[in-house]
Amino acid sequence: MKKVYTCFCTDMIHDGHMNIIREAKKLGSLTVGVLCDSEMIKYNRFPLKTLEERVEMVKSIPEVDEVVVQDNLMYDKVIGELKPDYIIHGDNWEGEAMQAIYHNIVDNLSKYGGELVSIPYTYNPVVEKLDRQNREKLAMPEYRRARLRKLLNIVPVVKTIEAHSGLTGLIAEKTVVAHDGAIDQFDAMWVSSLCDSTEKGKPDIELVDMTSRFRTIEDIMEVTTKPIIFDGDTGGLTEHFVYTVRSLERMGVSAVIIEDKVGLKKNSLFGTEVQQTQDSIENFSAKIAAGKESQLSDDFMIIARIESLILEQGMEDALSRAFAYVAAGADGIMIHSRKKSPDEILEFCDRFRAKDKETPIVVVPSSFNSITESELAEHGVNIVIYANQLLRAAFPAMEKAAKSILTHHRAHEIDSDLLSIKDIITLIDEI
Ligand code: SPV
Ligand code: MG
Repeated sequence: MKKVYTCFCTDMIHDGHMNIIREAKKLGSLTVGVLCDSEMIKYNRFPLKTLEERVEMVKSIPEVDEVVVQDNLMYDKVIGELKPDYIIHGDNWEGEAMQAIYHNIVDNLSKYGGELVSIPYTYNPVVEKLDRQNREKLAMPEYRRARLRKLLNIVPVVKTIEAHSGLTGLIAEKTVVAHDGAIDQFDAMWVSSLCDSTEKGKPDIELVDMTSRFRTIEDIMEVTTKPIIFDGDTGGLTEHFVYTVRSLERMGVSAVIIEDKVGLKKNSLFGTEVQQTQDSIENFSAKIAAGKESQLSDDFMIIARIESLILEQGMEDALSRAFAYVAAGADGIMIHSRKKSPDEILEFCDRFRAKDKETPIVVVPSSFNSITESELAEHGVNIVIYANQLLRAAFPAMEKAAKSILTHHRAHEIDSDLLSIKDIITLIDEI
């Protein structure tokens, strides 16, 4: 009896999967791998069913002889252990990620003469509709809102990229890379006050009002499914903050981060070059407590952002604020710095973690950008936010195009730097 293996990364079994299963079964005894949660997130999207439910779903298919959990998108381990004679896979091999998987399977099978069998991928209107319905579910407020807390339990670091429009939301949602034998994508989105304001040509001083900030969230939500962390600036007056919390929860935002400053807020990256005033521990703790009190769902998170290092108030001040804000009910702590070196951030994380093993730590490595996510995770960081890179990438590219057209009195010279006309008109999927 030949050994046959195929891996499923799905919440539902449709015609396409059954076709693969029937073809696989013709070749021998069939083992099906169910991809674990953390790898499913990198490959496809957030699972709607738990791993246990997905395993049960596959076990209930009569043609399946055995079910295993595949704990990596790449096949090295599973092929090494099972040594199947055949691996069966849909023939949808287009794109960077699928090509990386294809080569990984072929390389591993070639070590002992196993064979890859590609089955035409079924994508009929029924399958397509089911797929769209599942995606739609992920975008619903309750599903989306709850996912940040779930992610914190699944991945070592929640990789979060800023989005300030539908288009940047799509980049956050869809960008996938295959690199160094792994596939990766972002886990969540950050709606930055700096980027939201700059996109509107306004300074980052809480001038863009909440109604407009909510509009930006809506634009992003309409075309994405990933969870959103909202930059709530100072949170405003406590009497206003409680309403903001309710609105964000209702929209399906997963978390708001508010910073402990009062008066005219300026962007933290100015540091002490501009006048900025830190709130008292008592006032800010009361704001956090009022926010938590007003919140209706269990999944929404209020994260307290500490500006002590930005405002050069010292490590002891930062730490005592962190413990006070957690005691007031904060679901996470964001510690910020504008130093090039990550040293003060790492010292904060180590000292905070020595006393508090649970409360999630958030960092925004805009200045201290040489440190990697895994190095930060080793010091207890749970969420890394790339807070402004998409906007900063777009501006020089747009300015270069404008200057080239003005210089040459035509668009010919810049054209090769631009997205092709074909690509721009087909970039957005129609329903
Ligand atoms: C933002 O992105 O708006 C932030 C992070 O608040 S920072 O600009 O570094 O202050
Ligand atoms: Mg901000």
